[in-house]
This record gives sequence, structure tokens and C-alpha cells, in this order.
Amino acid sequence: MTLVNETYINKELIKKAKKDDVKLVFDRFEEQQPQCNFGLSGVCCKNCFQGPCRIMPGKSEKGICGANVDTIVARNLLRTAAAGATCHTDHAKKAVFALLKIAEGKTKAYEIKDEAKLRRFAKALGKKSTGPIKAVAKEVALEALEDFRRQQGIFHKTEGCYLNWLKVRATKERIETWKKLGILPVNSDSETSHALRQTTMGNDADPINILRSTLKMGLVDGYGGLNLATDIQDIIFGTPYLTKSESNLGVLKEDYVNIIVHGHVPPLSEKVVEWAKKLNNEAKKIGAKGINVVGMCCTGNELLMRRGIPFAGHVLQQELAIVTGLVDATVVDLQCIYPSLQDITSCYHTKLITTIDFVKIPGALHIKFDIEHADEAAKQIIDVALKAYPKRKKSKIYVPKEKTTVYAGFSVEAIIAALSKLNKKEPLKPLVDNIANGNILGVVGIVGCRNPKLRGLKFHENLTKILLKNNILVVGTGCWAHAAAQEGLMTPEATEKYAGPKLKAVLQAIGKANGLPALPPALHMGSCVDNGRIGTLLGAIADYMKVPIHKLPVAGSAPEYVTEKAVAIGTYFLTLGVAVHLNPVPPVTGSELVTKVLTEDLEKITGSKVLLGATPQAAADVIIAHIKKKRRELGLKV
Ligand code: BF8
Ligand code: SF4
Repeated sequence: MTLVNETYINKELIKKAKKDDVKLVFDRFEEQQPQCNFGLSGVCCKNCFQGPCRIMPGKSEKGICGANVDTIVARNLLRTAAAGATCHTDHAKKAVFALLKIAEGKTKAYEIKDEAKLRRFAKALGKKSTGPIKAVAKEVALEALEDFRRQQGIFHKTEGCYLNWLKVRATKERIETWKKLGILPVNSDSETSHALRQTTMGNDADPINILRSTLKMGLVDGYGGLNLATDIQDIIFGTPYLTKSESNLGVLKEDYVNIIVHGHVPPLSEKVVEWAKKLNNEAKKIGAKGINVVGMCCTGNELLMRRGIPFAGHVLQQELAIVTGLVDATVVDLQCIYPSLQDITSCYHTKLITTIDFVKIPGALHIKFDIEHADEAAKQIIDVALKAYPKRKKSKIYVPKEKTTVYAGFSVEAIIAALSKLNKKEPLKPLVDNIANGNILGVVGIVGCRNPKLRGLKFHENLTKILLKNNILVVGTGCWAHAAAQEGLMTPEATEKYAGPKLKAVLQAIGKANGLPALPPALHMGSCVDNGRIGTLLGAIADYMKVPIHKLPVAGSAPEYVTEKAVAIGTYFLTLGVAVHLNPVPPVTGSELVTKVLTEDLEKITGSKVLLGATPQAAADVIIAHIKKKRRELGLKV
């Protein structure tokens, strides 16, 4: 077995995995080398069974059906974005159904925690916002559900027939731009299935038309997925506010029953946390000090943001957590769950529990989880962990030492609340003034995954540090948040250590007004669906400055993206008018046309484009140059 020297994460555990004869993601990555260049450049098509076809300039310029490289590359991109968007729209739909069931009294397991937010949305949707909360919840849930079942406007453009959540969340200027482009989505489910048929053999061959639909996937993802999921989850589970906790695998405790909750949708993890508290004494009866629930991946982000629960690790650490020999149960819902977890848990005493009907892993225990029976399922899960604890093997235990402090909970509401300590009447003014005078050169959202391809570069950490040094405020979500927290970038001390002098002064002023030495320079805004929060923040800044989003000195970056979801999120930012740095280079380079549209022409269409940079410094250089260009165009000093 070859083992990559992954010096940047949990080195001792990587050594232990080798000793325990456990294969990790890094090993499998090596086994896959060299990776296929046709795939990397996007020129492979297997959309029908005459194929697979791949384009080789000078040899096979077209697929068997006659599709050229531009068509093939564009089709592949649209399918990727659509697949990613469906993950988020499914996530959002689950949240909406939960709200509906709460409203109809079909579950007693959950309640509505943020009534004020619910009433705000009812009002924005033109529904009755006063009166009994469950009646309001039902109205809001049904309006949200419309975004999955609206038929009017699908075959014939009908004025005003597009996603309700886009109507209430997007800026007027953007809606007009998207209307002109003809990309306002009518119904999230029908739009994503449309992308599948549009790209099937013998349908659309026009790469520009296909790319236009790809932009539409950005809106489906952004409003039918991200914003809708976050807003409904805030309504049910509460809107996050500033919280302090810990990150990295050192949050696992040797003398506790350790349960990892992993995945993306909060109903399961919220219940596991609740029942772990209620059943804590059961752990004492079997000789443990209690039950320690920690979060992995975006479930980790959700629990940290709302409950201050420690977050154990990002996507590349899900296997390493089990290698500690300390995890009694890993319970998963959906997305980013490596099938390898079953192979690895079988080397230890750890129980792997799946809970969703379309996320099963052979060999894992399946405990069906649904909103109506959430309490029963959560109790059963804790019971499995309690039964596994006495089976721990001392010889297989390694207690990780890595642990850092993290400040999180930066929802838009929390950011506004912090800023309002400086200016109660106009909370955005201190932020906008400092952007205008150059104390904050710009704002960058860094999002997305951790990719084993980029080993050793510490892309998330190093890009963040370079931007901070250049007085750029960094906000972000997803696995970036884990990486940044583990690097110690989410504390007031990090402001002292990493922020450029002008940014530091601003963050210290905001921090002091809020009882902290400084605001952290890297703001944790949540899980990947919470990228909608970043869009909302940008929209609020744009409205306050009275300039469209695409003119703001801001950018996005997904410097280690892995998933189709990340492509959908990147597309959402592009539709907003935000330039997005993407790394690894997206699989479009096989088509000069598609590459040019994404990296140049898009600027004239949405005001945004794709930026490339294969190292943290190269990425920072293009991002900073972009921000300075935007500042110059606004007449702001650089
Ligand atoms: O939604 S950042 S690896 S965990 S896809 Fe997955 Fe990527 Fe992590 Fe969350 Ni987001
Ligand atoms: Fe080949 Fe065309 Fe079929 Fe794709 S759709 S596999 S290019 S024949």
C-alpha cells in the first residue's frame, strides 16, 4: 500500500491507519493515478450507448452522433450543475416538509424556534403573518412547496411565474437581469429534470443554449436549494448567533461514548444531540463519563452554528475519525459520505448507521429516520452507541491531540447584530464605510470541499491568510470552515496575527463593541447550503450602497472543490454577478468556446466570470486584481 504523506492533517492518525492496515482516501487517490485526461478536460461523453466517445483533435473531432467538443463539454457541465442543484433542492424540500408536518401537528418532535423569521417570510410572500404560528407556518410551507410543483410558466413563459423564494430573496436588479436572460426558474424539480433531457443524445447541440441552462441551474441551486433550505432550517431550528466551540479530531473524548453525526440535513443530528443529553446517565452506568456528540462535514457546521457543538472534521477526516478507535457510532444522513466508511468501521468496534432510504451502505446498520418518528430513531441510535462502547479495543485507541478554538454563528442576522453595536440605526454603514474608504479592500467568500488532489498546498488556509494580509475580509462555509478553524483562523487572536493593519483596526473596533478583543478575520457563515447567507449579505450590501452586486469589490473561491454541489454553488455565485475562483481547473478546457464563455464573455452577461489560479498565491493574485478593478470602476481608492 502506498501512503501519501499528508502532513497537513492528523499526521499521527495517518501513520496509525497504515499500522492498522486501513486504506484511506489518499491511498485510493494514488491507486487511481494517472487520472484520465479526457475526463479532466471534459471531452468524454457517455450519454448514449453508441459511445463512450472522446474527442481527440485531428483524430476524432466529433462523437459518433456528430456532437462536437463544445456540445459535449457544455452538456457535461450542465449535467454536473443539475446533479449538484438537486442535492440542495432535495435538502430544501425535506426542510419544507418538516415545517408542513410541524404546522399540521403531524410531528411533535420539532417546533418552530424562530417565529419572528417565519412571520417575516409570511409577510414577504404576501401571506397572513399574524395569528397562530402554526397557521402561518402552513401558509409559508405551502408557498415554498409551490416552487416544486408550479406548472404554469413551464411550456409558455408566463409573467411572474418563477420561484417564490427567488422573489423574496434576490435583489430587483438581479431579477431583471435574469428575466432578460430568460433563466428565471419556474419549478426546481422540473428545471433539473429538464437539464437531463436537454443533454440527452439527439437533443440540444447548441453550447450557448446549454450554458444558458447551466446558469439557470445556479438559480435553482441558489433559491430552490440554498436559500430555501437555510431559511426554513433557521425557522425550525433557530437562527445562529455568535458561539464559541472547538474544532478538529481532538474533540473526541477517551472517557466518553463518542457519537459522530455526519452529513448535511439537521433534523437527525439535532435529535441525536437532544437524546444524548437525555440519556447521558445511561453512559455513566456503563462506565463512561457521558455521551459526547460531535459533528462531521456540514452536519458539523450546522450543529456548531446553532448549538456550539464541537466540529470534528472535514470531508477528508471522516475516515481518520474512525481510525482513532474512539468512535462508538458514526451516524450519517446524506451527501459526502464515503462508502469506504463501512470498510473502515469494520476494522474497529465502531457502528456505522445509515438513516436515509437512498443513502445505504452494504454492511452498515440502517435505522430509518423520518420527521414523525424522530425521537424513536434517535433513542435507538444512542442505544447502538452505548452497546458499542464496551467493545472498544484499548490496543486500537489513539487519542488525537489536535484541537483549536473556533468562534462561529455568523448568520447575516448575527453580523448585523454585531454591526448594530456600532450603528444601531444603520448597521451596515460601518461595514460599507470601511469598504468605501479602503480599510476593507474587499470581501471574499471561500467555500467548498477539501480535495486530495491538492495535498500539501493547504489551499484553503494559505489563500485565506494571503487575502487577510491584504486587508480582505474572508467569509465562508463548508469544509473551508473546518480547515480555517483548524488552522486557528476563526478567533480574535487570528485577527492580531493574520489581518492586514487596516482590516485589523476595523475588526478590533467591531469586536470591542461586542465584548471581544476583535472580530475573527475569517467568519464562519455555516454549512454549504448556507452559501445563501453569503448571497443575502452581498445583496444587503449592494442595496445599501445602491450599486448592483456585480459592481461590488467582492469575489468567491472554491479552491479545493470536489462535489457536483460545489459546481452548482459556484454557478449560483456567477449568476449573482460574483467572480468565482475555481480550483482544480473545471473540466471544460477541452472546449475553447466554453472556456472563453466562462472566463471572459460571462462578464458581459452576468457581470461575473470564472477566475483560475492553481496555487494559493496565484489565486490570491487574480482575486486581488479583480477586487482592485472593481474598486477602480466604482471610483474607490485601491
Ligand atoms: O456540502 S464542502 S465536501 S461536506 S460538498 Fe461535502 Fe464539499 Fe465538504 Fe458539505 Ni459542501
Ligand atoms: Fe457519443 Fe453522441 Fe452518444 Fe455522446 S451522445 S456517447 S457523443 S454518440
